[in-house]
Amino acid sequence: FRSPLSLHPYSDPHERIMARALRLASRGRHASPNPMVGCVLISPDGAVVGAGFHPRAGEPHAEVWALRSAAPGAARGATAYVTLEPCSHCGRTPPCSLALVEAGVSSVVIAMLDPDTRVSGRGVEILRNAGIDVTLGVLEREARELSAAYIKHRTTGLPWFVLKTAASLDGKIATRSGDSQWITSPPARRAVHRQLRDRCDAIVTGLGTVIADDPSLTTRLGARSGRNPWRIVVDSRGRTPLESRVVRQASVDGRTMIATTEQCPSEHRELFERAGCHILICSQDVEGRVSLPDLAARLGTRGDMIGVLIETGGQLAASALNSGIVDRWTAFLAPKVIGGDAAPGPIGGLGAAQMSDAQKLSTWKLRRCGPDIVIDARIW
Ligand code: AOF
Ligand code: ZN
Repeated sequence: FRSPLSLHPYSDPHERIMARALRLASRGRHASPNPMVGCVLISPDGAVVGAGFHPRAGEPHAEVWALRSAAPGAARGATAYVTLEPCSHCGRTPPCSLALVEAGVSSVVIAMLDPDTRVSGRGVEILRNAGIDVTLGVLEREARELSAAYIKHRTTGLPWFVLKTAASLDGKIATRSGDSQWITSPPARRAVHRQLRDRCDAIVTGLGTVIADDPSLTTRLGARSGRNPWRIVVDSRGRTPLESRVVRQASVDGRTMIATTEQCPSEHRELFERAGCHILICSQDVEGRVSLPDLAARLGTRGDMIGVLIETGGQLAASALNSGIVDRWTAFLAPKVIGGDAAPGPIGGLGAAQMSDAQKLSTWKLRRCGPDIVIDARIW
């Protein structure tokens, strides 16, 4: 969910301007279920004459904001840099490719094609048919990273799942008595709120975590954010306490969901619903737990859950990893030692018997957050 762009010194002028469009795009962090898109208009003499990004689903697209920001006639003969292929469909707004044609731009530089089946290639076709020079694939890798969740959802129908864990340097997520507050530093915890929770559509946790930590799973950004992600409790038998923060928060914003199975007694369902929670009945795995692939499919079908964060204990985290739903693991490591054979780690369950059975990940980013380090790994 985080903008992948540091201030990279791009030597190629196309790339430099596209990097600017991508930075703009990343300001649309609440655009979900729509993609984050940025657009920069450059006049033939190289001046920026317009710029915009897509702020939210339902609002005009990036190209429209960029064209509106330009002085009358200034887009004529300009080059538009767009991080995603301009759309060709009449959705909530008229097609952007036509808007660019009508504004008289002479060329369009695009980072990546739109995987949305209503567009994919048709936007480029409209532009080329109008005699506009189209360049494709500038900073495509960066654009794909920025839009990873959108691409996955549009191509597979499934949400993009990020597993977030926080552990001490010796790999513990709590002491032997279960105390876990706090392992990571205040800057790391703020980063979780700003960069992970505030950018996702839902946060998944397990019943065990609700009972042990009673987390609120809100973003705590107040008015700056304006919305909380959905809170989803994986609870196969419907035993989430009614007095827990996640359930009580349901009466405030109506965004709590209990992901359960047929094992949840109907009286419990009624109590949850009366408290304002949504109930999602999922199929069960062989052990009678919520089937995570089924949960993923159901969340994907809704259409409003594109990026989902998993913040939970070792059992559910292990199931999530093993079930194959996780796309990325963001692991915070704090320079502390908890120690003890009985203190749990981030991934529970049986684990691998042999090193050759260990799951191999590709680390793709390493950064510091206050005294802590953060490793982003891609799960293939
Ligand atoms: C663009 N520029 O800034 C965005 C695009 O519901 P709608 O009408 O907003 O349509 C959403 C679809 O439009 C989305 O799936 C994607 O194909 C495209 N998004 N396209 O040219 C933009 N946000
Ligand atoms: Zn559009």
